[in-house]
Amino acid sequence: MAVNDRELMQTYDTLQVLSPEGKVLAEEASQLTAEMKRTLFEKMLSCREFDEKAMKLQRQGRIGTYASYKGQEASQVGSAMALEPMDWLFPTYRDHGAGWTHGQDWSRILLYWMGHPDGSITPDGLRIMPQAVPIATQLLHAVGTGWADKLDGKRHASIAYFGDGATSEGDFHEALNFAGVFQTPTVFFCQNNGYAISVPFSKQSASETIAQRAQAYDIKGVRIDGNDIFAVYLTVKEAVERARNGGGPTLIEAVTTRYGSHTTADDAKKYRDQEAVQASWAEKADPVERLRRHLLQEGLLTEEAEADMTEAVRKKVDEALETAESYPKPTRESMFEHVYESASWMAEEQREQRGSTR
Ligand SMILES: Cc1ncc(C[n+]2csc(CCOP(=O)(O)OP(=O)(O)O)c2C)c(N)n1
Repeated sequence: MAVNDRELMQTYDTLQVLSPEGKVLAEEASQLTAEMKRTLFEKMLSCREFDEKAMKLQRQGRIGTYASYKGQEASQVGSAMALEPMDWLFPTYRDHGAGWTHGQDWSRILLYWMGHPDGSITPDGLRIMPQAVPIATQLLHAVGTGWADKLDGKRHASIAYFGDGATSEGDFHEALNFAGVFQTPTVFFCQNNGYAISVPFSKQSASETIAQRAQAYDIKGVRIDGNDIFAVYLTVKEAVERARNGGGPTLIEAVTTRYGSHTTADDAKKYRDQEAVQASWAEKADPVERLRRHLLQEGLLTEEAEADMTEAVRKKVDEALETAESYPKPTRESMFEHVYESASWMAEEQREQRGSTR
């Protein structure tokens, strides 16, 4: 079958459960209770609050470079909410909303961006891996933990987060191939925001979608609206349950748009057409606003309740900042620690060249 065959492409049409206007479009939404919907909303509010705060802290010089996820809250919260506590989570440098939803502290995430090694410590008992900066490497690790669990007869899933750019790396293809052959309990969760720094997806790949690449490895591929938290939650839930029950891996492409630049060290205005970005937002609707509309229409949220929620999440983020800022500044020496069990000769040489200044 030719790859561009229309029938095949329809398999990868973008699933939407909640319309940009906040209307339910699919029967499956009935699985979500009112309480669950309010929880999803509160978590997205918290993620938005954290991200906006972190951007301000960077501008004030209180944290280093920062990678914002604003606009991707539905993808991150919806996917992490679908996990069980003992599932493994492999984030990138941008998936703070997912890590926090799965149990990481905001204070640790701030510490990471302050350059503190304690920023990569996960609360006891949780399997949240340190943020992966080398693109796509974490996909192989997620396949590895899944395979180990499978061999041990444990029923856990592993989810790996990555962007569209990561799908051009060899590691992506190796991970999908291995996962397909060994039927590992892995969920590959791609947030496709259309850009890998300045490279648009059209210049990156000839495939129309990322989800269709699952076909090559004979695994399930699904394309969803990544700004629709119901579609994200329900799709990931199904994928982790399939993984847990021996049904093998899934590749999920969550199509989304990020408001900001790649990081605070980048200026997207130089390469992203601002009008197209605005149009895309108008069409897709902000993920927080979309769920807000739904809750208001269904009588599940009042303006007073929202104001209380906003105040509560703000307080939590402020407390996390206080905790992070109470830590002593990291020493330069800490750069050489926690990478290998014993230092490599290259690290030793660099440590010596550095001298003894803090
Ligand atoms: C192996 C590797 N090559 C290059 C880089 C430099 N780099 C950092 S982020 C990035 C783009 C990643 O884009 P994408 O995967 O779409 O994720 P996004 O940042 O958009 O969430 C690149 C090329 C890197 N970190 N690792």
